[in-house]
Amino acid sequence: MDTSKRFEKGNGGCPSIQCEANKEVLCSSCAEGVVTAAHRVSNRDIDPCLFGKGGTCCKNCNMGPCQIIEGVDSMIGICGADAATVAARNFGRIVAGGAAAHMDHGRGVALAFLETAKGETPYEIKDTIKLRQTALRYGIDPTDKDTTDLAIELGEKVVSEFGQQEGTLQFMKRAPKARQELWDKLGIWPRGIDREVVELMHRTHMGVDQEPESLLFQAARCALADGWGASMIATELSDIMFGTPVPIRSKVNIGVLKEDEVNITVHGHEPVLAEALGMVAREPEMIAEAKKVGAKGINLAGVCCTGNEILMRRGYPIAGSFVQQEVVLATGAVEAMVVDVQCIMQGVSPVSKHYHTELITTSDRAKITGATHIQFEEHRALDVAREIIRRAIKKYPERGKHMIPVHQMDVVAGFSHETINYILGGRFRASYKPLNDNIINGRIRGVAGIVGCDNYRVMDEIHVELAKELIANNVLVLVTGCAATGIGRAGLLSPEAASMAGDGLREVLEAVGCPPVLHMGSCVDNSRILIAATEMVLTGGLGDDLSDLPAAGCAPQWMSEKAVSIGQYFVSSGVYTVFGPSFPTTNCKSVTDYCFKEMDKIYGGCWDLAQTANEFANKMIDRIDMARKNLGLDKKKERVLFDMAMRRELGSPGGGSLHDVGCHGPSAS
Ligand code: NFS
Repeated sequence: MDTSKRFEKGNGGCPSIQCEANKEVLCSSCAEGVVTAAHRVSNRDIDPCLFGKGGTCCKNCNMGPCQIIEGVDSMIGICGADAATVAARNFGRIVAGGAAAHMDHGRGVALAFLETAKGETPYEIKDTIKLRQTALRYGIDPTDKDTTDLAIELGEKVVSEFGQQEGTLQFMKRAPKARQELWDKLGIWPRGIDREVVELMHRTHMGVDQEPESLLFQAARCALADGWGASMIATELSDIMFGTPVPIRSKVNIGVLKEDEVNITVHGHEPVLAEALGMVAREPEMIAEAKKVGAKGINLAGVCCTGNEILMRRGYPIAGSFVQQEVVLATGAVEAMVVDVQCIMQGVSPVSKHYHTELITTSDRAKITGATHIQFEEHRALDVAREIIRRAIKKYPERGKHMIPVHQMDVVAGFSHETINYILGGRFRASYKPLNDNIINGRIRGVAGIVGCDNYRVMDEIHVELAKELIANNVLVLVTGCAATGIGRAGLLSPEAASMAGDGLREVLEAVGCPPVLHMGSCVDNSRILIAATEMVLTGGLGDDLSDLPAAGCAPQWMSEKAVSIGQYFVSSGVYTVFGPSFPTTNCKSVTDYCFKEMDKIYGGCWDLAQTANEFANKMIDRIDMARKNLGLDKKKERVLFDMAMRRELGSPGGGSLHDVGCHGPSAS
């Protein structure tokens, strides 16, 4: 079944994708003539190519492109490549692309960390406890070393892991013993971060690796170098520099833009520039400059994962998720959109031209035609930030017709692994034991991760429906990325939403005042989920390995290659992982079976595919129940079955319909 739905065709359609705020903006007269992804997806006359979508179009050499049909002799590649080789090769290239993005991001953070350690940036080493813990993990004895020397030594070691040719990655050794032994047995330890991407690109070149299992093995090794390598490095070093997140209140949705302030949105993925903008936006001189042009202040708001980074650590609001990036501009109320890297649609450039908005690129890796480029460099971070903010201030008097919707929702974010340890473990003895105990006694059925993108091919908020169904069934939900933003828009990231949880989970949440859905950060912060899951294993009572835990993960609206790399590192770490609305190998049964079944035998975790929220929930809860049974924890818990009437009835934490929950949240004060 294809769940992609189409909007009304042509100009008259006001796309209402995934949120009422989007519809309100795009239907307003100030968005007239603006074309967004919502319009483009509805105006396309050709459905996605089935060969491409299912993984059996090969364009790795110039004898093709060859469209392959599994089992049809006349429809193999000119070189003789069959569907399995091509599907595995294409899958590998998706993983390589996604992993490379996280790796380059991680390298950027590591280099900025080293510069910071040497005193060459305006940032500082904020979390010295985490610095010491991380140094120990890298085999550095922190005794008698001052913060500067220790940070320099750590920074150098971390940076060297990117170009390393032999050995392994230090953070991999955080995994449970049993998992490390399995990786040993499989010979799958990544040797260096960059090396695994290069090797995967080599193996998938025409005429190299042609055995599907061998290709998928390297894809798994490359993904591990992302999750337990680059992504974990990005998260941990960002925490040390900018502070490890603690629970923090904020708002999400387009309504966080302000009528009477200079609105600057930061979009992309890296925290370094956004942190500098945050520091400068509060400077009295900058605020005075904004006042001179008639604004009351400077309003910094995030889009995509840069948004999640500064939400987690600073409490800055998020104006929009991936599907909202053009819509945020179509309010006509944004003076500058500042972008760094990843998930930035080219479409933001023409949309910005409809208004006074200046689109500013800041990374030489990511330039966009029509944008102003101001190169960001860490050593002059504050000067660059001031230049950007001054440009935005200058634009404020030019703001013309605009429309800021009222929609915004209260959220609590900031659930790092350390915070979960502290909150669920109690004030005096931080530990995962109470969480484990509540899983063992059945109050909490298990833990589920909902991660990844939102996507213009999926009109409904599957994330939201799924999260509701999981918590009603006593499953604690962890979220990251744009899934977190969508779930936040629906009001599920507030402690009040605990009222929507099943009895057992609610009891636990109310005791600690915790939301039923915990926002753990950006997509590189999925590494926090790996660490939290590892802690659960180490705490005891739930098996010896990650694959024993009553846990499951999913990305129901995935869009980017990064999501596939994330999915593969979870699978290779032993986690059952469901993707939707499609999976990139489905034109080849043997490769799909390998991913959905064989990988389970190899890694104790595998891929699966679902489309509706209900289907996702059923599959994930079944898996959680299976793990409970294997652990001998299968005391029967009544299963809450959801039907449409129940979904409608299950309103917002404060009451009201589902529709209200999505976008008619309380206004910011
Ligand atoms: Ni993850 Fe974040 Fe969003 Fe998807 Fe893009 S912003 S890194 S890739 S779309 S969640």
